[in-house]
Amino acid sequence: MKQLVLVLGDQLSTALSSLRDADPASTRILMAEVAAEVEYAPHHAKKLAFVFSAMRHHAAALAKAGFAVEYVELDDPDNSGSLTGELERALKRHGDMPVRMTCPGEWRLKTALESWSDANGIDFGWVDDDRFLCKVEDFATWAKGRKTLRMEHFYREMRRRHDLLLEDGEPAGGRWNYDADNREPLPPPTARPTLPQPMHFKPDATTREVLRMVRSRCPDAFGDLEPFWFAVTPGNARRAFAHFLKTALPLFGDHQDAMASGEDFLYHAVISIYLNAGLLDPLECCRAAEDAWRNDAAPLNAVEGFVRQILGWREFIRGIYWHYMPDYAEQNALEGDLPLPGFYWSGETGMKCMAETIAGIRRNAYAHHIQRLMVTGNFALIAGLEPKAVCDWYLGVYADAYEWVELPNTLGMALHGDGGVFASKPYAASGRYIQRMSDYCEGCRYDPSDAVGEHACPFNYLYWDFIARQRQRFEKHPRMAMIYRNLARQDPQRVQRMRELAAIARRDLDAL
Ligand code: FAD
Ligand code: DLZ
Ligand code: SF4
Repeated sequence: MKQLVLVLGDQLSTALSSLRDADPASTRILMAEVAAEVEYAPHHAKKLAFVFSAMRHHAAALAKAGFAVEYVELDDPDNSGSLTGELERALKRHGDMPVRMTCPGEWRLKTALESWSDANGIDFGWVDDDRFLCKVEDFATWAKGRKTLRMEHFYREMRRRHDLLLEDGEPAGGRWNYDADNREPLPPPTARPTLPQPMHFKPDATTREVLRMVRSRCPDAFGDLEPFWFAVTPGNARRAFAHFLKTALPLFGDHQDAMASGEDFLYHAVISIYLNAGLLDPLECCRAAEDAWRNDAAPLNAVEGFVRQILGWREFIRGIYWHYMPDYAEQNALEGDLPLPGFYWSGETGMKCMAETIAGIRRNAYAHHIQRLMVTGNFALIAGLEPKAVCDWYLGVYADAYEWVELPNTLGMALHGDGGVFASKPYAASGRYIQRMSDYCEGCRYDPSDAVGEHACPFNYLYWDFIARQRQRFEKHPRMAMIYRNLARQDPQRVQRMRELAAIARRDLDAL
């Protein structure tokens, strides 16, 4: 029987479930670059180029494997502008046939496709996306009846289920989690070795054509389109990952929470872009890291930290998304209501930590985890920005952003907007934290040890204002009791001054 299989821009895996057993002789594949997917978020120019170039390379590989592939380019004059429109056109061209696809990663698209197929009486079927290591139903079973959902408990089960970093059924080295060993700031530039850099790839003819198209079709897209250096094929993504294993994994653990001026990547893997699009396989990455430890090429704290991010956090976050959507996206537990300041786009602010982080995002469509959580995320949390605006920004500016992973990280982890579904307390921090974990404060217009003076660091007074503002919600929280005792011990005039400074700042955040 003939079938039409739609393959999305983040379904570029060679072993995609919808195609695994498909007979090339009876399967027509549709891939389409469409305006609706370009416009649903303010995508970074590099993200657009990455998605389209990787899609075009994948289409060529599928055609080489014998499939009939229909590829619709963004500037095709007949392009309808939406995926459902392209499905309709394909069915008109080839006559009715069943449509199959691997389940999309976003609720938005899943419901749009369901409504379209119901309304048009299309024989339409989903195939489970088994590129993840925990099925949506298995997460639901795990979550059922638990009072609190904690990544650490989930992660231990996943380690056992996938037999990763175990010795005789017990955690390698005797501990499940080496997070406490992963919080070293970076030594100053004079005392540290040259930092590794992610592998860069020269654009080939396909990528150059995509760059031309993005330049002309999306001239207002955020961020720097060039230099474009991402891998756009599974082969090059694997090379980039092997380069990480060799050059950065050994120190990944120690400096996981560090930040440094002018250093966009530190010891991070820079593979989420590839994992989320399907160019890398998560289990293969975990096993390769485990092998590095077993072969004495990387220490356990680094390898465990890395495996925890992928097997633990990545899977857990996806579980949370599907477990709580669609209501999850509407949550605003802390009632943030301020619009996103313009400097989230321009990077033009006197706060050096924010300026450095945003400049890196503009360059690379990337920031590492601590920048996302403790700089731009922390600022949005303590300033009380509106979650929807913040989530839209996160969904657009990162090349690895798709809602299933962006939303729980931003709304849940960074903004505590879900009221603490999986984070026991908000990740709010003052300038002192940023000063401890980075060198950003050196040469900043503001002073991280001042909360009330002329050069007071905005993170300090916004932090204490946040704590005071959210007193009702958090005062009784056992893990925040010390913070409230600390607030009570401070001179009331000082607290009042911090709150005045916060009120002034919150009226015009762009003045910071
Ligand atoms: P590394 O630090 O080298 O970690 C290795 C891998 O672990 C990553 O590639 C990623 O696949 C996985 N991982 C680590 N932490 C997480 C996490 N919290 N959630 C899911 N996977 C994780 N990640 C995305 O892939 N897309 C997003 O849109 C995204 N948005 C985020 C928004 C906020 C506010 C925060 C705090 C985090 C977000 N993350 C997101 C998680 C994390 O910051 C990125 O996965 C990571 O920075 C990617 O860089 P890397 O490949 O160098 O990661
Ligand atoms: C991110 C993205 C963009 C920018 N463009 C397309 C596109 O034109 N066609 C397509 O199939 N996929 C695109 N994607 C990826 C989708 O947005 C992604 O597949 C869904 O959000 C589901 O996760
Ligand atoms: Fe950021 Fe404050 Fe440090 Fe400036 S002083 S870099 S604003 S934390």
